[in-house]
Amino acid sequence: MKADYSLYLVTDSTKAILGDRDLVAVVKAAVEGGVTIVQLRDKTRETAELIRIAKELHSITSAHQVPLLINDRVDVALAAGAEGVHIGQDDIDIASARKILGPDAIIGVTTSTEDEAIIAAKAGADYLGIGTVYATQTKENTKTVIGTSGVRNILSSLGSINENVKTVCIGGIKPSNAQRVLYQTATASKELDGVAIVSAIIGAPDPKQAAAHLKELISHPPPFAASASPQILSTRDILDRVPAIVKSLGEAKPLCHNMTNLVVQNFAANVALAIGASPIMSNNGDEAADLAALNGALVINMGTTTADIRANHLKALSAYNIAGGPVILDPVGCGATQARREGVRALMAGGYFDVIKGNEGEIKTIAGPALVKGQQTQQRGVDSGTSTLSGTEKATLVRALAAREHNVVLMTGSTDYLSDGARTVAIRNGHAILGAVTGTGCTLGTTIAAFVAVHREDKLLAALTGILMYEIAAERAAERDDVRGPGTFVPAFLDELFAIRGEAARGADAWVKGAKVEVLEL
Ligand code: 3NM
Repeated sequence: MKADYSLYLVTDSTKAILGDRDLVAVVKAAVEGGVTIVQLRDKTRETAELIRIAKELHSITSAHQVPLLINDRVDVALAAGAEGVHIGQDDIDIASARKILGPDAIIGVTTSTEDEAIIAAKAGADYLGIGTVYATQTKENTKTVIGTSGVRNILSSLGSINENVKTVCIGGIKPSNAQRVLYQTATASKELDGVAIVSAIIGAPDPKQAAAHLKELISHPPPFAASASPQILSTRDILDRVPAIVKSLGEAKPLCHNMTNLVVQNFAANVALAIGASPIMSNNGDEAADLAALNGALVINMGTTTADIRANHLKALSAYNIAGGPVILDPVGCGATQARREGVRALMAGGYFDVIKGNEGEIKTIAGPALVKGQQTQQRGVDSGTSTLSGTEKATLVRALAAREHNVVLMTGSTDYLSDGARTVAIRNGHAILGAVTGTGCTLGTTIAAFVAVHREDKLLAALTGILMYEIAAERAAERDDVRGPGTFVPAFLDELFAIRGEAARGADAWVKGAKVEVLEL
């Protein structure tokens, strides 16, 4: 039987998940709903009982051409005539299982590291169950939570060896993240063949409907997916296209939803107004679904965050992800304290960010040790701290993080680096006086959000447009005779943002000639 791994159901008969329901009835409903492969996983039942259940399940699955696999128990698989087994790292070895079950049996193996995956693939596993993706109550003693980045690393390792092994990922997969997991791992050199799920189907009130819903979700890209592969940009293209995007923002007046810190509320709202967006400063997660329906973008800024605020951020993130509205993460000071490091991990696990914008210290924290080899990621306060990376290292890190997250990443600094994983640019605009005014980093996040709202088809170009408008306005303001320091700079800066917006509306594009953008070949 040829296996389709796309929606892989793993059973669980515990009270916490199955409840008082009959497992066979639940699996029948799930198969009718569209699961494509089933694994019977039961760590406690006696052998005879397990064989009886396996036979009952097999009569259902085989009627739908759905393979049935048995967790760990080669004997039960043989007795029930199941199509194969799924084995853990501490169970029977692949060669022995193959010898007993024969060449046509499906043999899958649990793997949580690149080494385990390569060993299992070379030993002849038909597929790998890669996990644990997200924390789950379902399996005790899961070794490590590896996130989508861990899954992607394993897929990339597998892509580098010549084995035709299939892959599914497992752990905490549910309707709210299934599409994102597939999307964020799709930039690896090997793609997932499916998602493996326990509680989101077995524990669902209506397992048939839950399976059908998941099947529908995984057969489409998520609402926030980039619509097409953007073209490579030349500096000339950029300068030609930026003014029209500034003009379109003024015409569209997109909603710019800020969940930002206590320090910058007023300044961020004024910057949004000056560029032509419509700001709303709402930290209430309960109203995010209504706001997400208004076709704008959301900035999540964790500058003065707490557990309560984070819960609101996660609600809003989910609402915008469902609506396909762009979300910008400004992970202010995310490497400074343990609470912030945990906070940013929870946000990254909780949803998709179209753009991540941070200083060198923040971007290093998010990238983590796998991408920032041998570098200290402890931050002092919300400042970036001393730079330890060369320009090329910054550009390479930004590109690698964007490829890993399948989004756009900006590292700010005297030179800004911006990448979508395929295209990377350096921007050398801005002015040192921005560093003397609080919130100028945060309000750049607000600006980028507004631009991504109106130019979703190319989020990198949208972010770049926001950066150029913002930084050229800062240069113009700083050079004015009436600006004598940070106090007089702020109103002049708002005026220059407003002026550029007016120039773009009139088609007066000379302002963009000040852009210092370099498209990098890495
Ligand atoms: N294996 P749920 S996690 C059976 O990491 C299993 O190998 C895992 O359950 C692994 O879909 C897991 O309810 C349980 O989160 C997954």
